[in-house]
Amino acid sequence: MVFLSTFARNFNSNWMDKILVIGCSGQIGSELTLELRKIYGDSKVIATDIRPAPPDVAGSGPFEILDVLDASKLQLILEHEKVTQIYHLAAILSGNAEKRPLPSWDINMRSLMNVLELARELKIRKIFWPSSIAVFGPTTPRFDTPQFTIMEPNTVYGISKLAGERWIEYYFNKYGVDTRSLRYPGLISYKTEAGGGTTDYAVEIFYEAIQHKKYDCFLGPESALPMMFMPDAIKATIDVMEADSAKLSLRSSYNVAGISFTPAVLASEIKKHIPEFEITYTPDFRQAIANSWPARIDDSVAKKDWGLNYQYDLSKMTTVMLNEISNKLRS
Ligand code: NAD
Ligand code: AKB
Repeated sequence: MVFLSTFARNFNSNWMDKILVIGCSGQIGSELTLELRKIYGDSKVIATDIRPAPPDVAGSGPFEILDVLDASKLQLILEHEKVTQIYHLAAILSGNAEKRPLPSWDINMRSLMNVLELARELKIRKIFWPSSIAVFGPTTPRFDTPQFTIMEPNTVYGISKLAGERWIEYYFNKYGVDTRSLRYPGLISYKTEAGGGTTDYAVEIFYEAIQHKKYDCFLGPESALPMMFMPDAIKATIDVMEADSAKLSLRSSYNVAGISFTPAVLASEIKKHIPEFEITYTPDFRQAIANSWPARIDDSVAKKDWGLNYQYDLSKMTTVMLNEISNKLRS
């Protein structure tokens, strides 16, 4: 099955494509880069980050150190490598951005403007840039948050993502740059640690449950948030990038719902595997961020336009997370 779907994708993809991943060392980039290399070929996917790449990323294809704020170096790579698609993943996430608002705003916005301007000038074929559920705010309806609704984010990260959505839509409408985007929920994965967000508890909890049988959560027990397991996020990302352009009814960013749960619900799912596991709660500054985000969002537009779908529910994801992290810690 996996072989057939990879084959189908290879068959459909443009063999001339050359892909640049910016932010390949992060939680998403470290997995997305490897998946793109399976589809397009190792040498066709150039991985970049401001810090070193994980060994499997650096060892399986081209890797360069790149500060995406350095527009000249970015231009050099794009021209020299004849890049046709960019996945721009570099950003400062919600928790870290609240600690350093202005530098975070600068990185999140200036990096995107560098990418968009060069994409326009060099006629790059497609751009992927992720948005987030952080675009919503305390005045947004919390349940089944519609694709189009009140958006008044009150975090630096959320404001930068909302501004980014407006800019990518603008570049599509004004200059024809083929921009594509998903509003990711909190992403859960076992390969690379999460990068300083509000949803990071849902990764940390697995490591602590396995190693110490207890976890002190920085969000309260009833903080429901939308989340998604990384394989589903990677598939959705590649699916929206490979979708027929004519099918995409919007160029801001698609709501992606995944699975919604609270820390208490995740803890009881883990307890099914580790009965002695105990969770305690000491909410910190991230509680206010979580309170301003939706509990569950409506992703019907993505399902209708390009067939968004998921393989993992809470129970399946928990089983895989516990097995994979246990194996990783053993080795
Ligand atoms: P991450 O923090 O794990 O990775 C980001 C990477 O960007 C890091 O490896 C970092 O070194 C790199 N980076 C930072 N500044 C850079 C610069 N100036 N030049 C080049 N590289 C730089 O983040 P992630 O979780 O992989 O997220 C990737 C993208 O997805 C971000 O735009 C984020 O906002 C978005 N997103 C993530 C989640 C999630 O739960 N992980 C949810 C919603 C949206
Ligand atoms: C964060 O918590 O900042 C990210 C996100 C939902 O954008 N995981």
